[in-house]
Amino acid sequence: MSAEAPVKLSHNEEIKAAIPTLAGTIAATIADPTTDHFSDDDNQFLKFHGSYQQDDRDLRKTGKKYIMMVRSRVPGGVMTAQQWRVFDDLATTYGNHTLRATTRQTIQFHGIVKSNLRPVIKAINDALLSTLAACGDVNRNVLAPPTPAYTPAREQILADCKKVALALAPQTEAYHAIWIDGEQLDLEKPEHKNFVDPLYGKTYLPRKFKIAFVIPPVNDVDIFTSCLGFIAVIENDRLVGYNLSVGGGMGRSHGNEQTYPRLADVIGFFPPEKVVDVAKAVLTIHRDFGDRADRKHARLKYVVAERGVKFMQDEVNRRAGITLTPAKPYQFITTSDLLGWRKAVDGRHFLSLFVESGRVKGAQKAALREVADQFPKIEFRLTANQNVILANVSDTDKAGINAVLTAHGLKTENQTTVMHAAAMACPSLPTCGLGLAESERMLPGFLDRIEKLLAEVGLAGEEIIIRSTGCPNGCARPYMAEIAFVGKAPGRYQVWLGGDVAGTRLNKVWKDVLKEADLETEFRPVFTRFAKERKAGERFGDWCSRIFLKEQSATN
Ligand code: SRM
Ligand code: SF4
Repeated sequence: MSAEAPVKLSHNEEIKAAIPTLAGTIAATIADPTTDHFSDDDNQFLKFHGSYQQDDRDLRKTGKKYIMMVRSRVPGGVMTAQQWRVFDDLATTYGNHTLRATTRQTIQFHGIVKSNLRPVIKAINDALLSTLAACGDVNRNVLAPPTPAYTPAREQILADCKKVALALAPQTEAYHAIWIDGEQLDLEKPEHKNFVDPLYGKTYLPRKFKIAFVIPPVNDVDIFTSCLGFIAVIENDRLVGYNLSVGGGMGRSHGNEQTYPRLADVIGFFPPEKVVDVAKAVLTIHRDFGDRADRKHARLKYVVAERGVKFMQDEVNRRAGITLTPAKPYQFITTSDLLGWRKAVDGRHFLSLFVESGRVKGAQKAALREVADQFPKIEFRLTANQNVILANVSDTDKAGINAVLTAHGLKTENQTTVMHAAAMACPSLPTCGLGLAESERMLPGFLDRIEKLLAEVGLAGEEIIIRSTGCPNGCARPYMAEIAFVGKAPGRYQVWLGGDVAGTRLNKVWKDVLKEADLETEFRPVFTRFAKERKAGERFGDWCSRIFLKEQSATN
């Protein structure tokens, strides 16, 4: 621990220390038919098991209806067709008939009542995936590039992603006991009472921890927003090592200047065989130096911001037994997925399907289910842009998949407009307890209005990366977007402008409050100027950053 003056630990620290297996009284509450929800403390433990207690906010007026969100852990976003079938069944049988493809390559289920929680989590485990550590103060799902188009080295990077995910998984027996065996751990037994996780210790991390792998020039995981990033350096299609990035993160709170989005720093290069040691080194730096008193200030990004790059380099070198060398040159050019049918580097085909705001439902859900039934050898890959890729498709399967999708009315080419394709929205209402304004349900309509406005000023078909979140926590990584709508109150959004297409620049606040009804009046003059003043081919975010935001800050 750091040598600073003693501080009052947050309540979460106290409960982790009291029950380091993270068992709480979850199993007992599940077995209790007289209650439909968990206590506040159990709700904190539940997160480590991959579930959040929520209530349907649309129904609040008629009384609180408790529902659980379950988040799976899917390293690199790779699922078999059989796993997709299981997930599809679970969403239909126990959830709200939708699958949510998240911004971190996992699937979330919404609307699960307490009595169905165990069947869902057990079925996910039976399908050889897990929910352990999908949430909580631990390492979360590890991201890896999902698109098989660029280099065969992707397979090595995916293997490293899985290796790191496994090495950083918590070791508590409570998860197996509760969800697989259906039993409460006997917390009086010394091995449970005195349990200490070999990597995390008794109190785990001060806060969540996020890792991503990326292959330049495609930044399809928004690498600089992760606590820890492995930027692959590839020569002649061979992985020669990783540039290491540390200290990225999006979360902030309105009106609290001490919290802010931050881009990670690239602090050096190391050889690939050290990837697990380096992951453990960075994670334990967070464990040992993160703020355990104030959860709003507890992410690794604040350790990096306050202690500096040299501190991180020295600690990583010491803990991982390496010597970081200067980072190798790299460049990012895009954050997008390649929508439509493409050829993979191994000659097979893959199809990237656009999923509006990450919500797989209706005809799309039915079509994907049928594809999984009929083509058991293909892979389903989740992208960090909330899309789904059907991969490892043979020539013959390609025609069959097209037939299934067409029968359900789905398109494989020109699936949507460039504006919708580039956008992301977090769930917010009605499930997220932290949402201050609509997001997923609002954004598609906003995009249509913006497209209309752009057409009016002669910019029809312009691609602008637009992201929305219902609060400032940043789940759809809004602070990287060219335009971001960040919820403040019902129908009111803070607007941020100026991110770039490669995911290398944070945007800045333009309007503290924009009323939903004022979208056109506020944006019309800005788009009109952009149309007149942009350089040839210049993107909206780049123009905002080069001219517009500078003028704004000069006049403020
Ligand atoms: Fe998130 C909390 C949804 C990616 C930053 N996030 C939440 C919760 C669990 C709300 C809560 O604590 O009660 C949301 C559940 C809503 C619901 O109804 O499902 C939620 N976060 C999501 C997902 C589903 C958004 C999506 O559109 O896909 C993403 C699930 C990822 C996954 O599969 O693991 C999701 N969250 C992110 C990201 C993006 C990323 O990781 O690339 C971020 C910003 C990056 C970062 O961590 O800095 C993010 N979520 C947060 C925060 C702010 C953390 C902070 O540093 O302050 C919270 C609030 C918190 O932890 O207290 C949060
Ligand atoms: Fe909820 Fe806020 Fe995350 Fe949206 S950004 S899902 S409103 S926590």
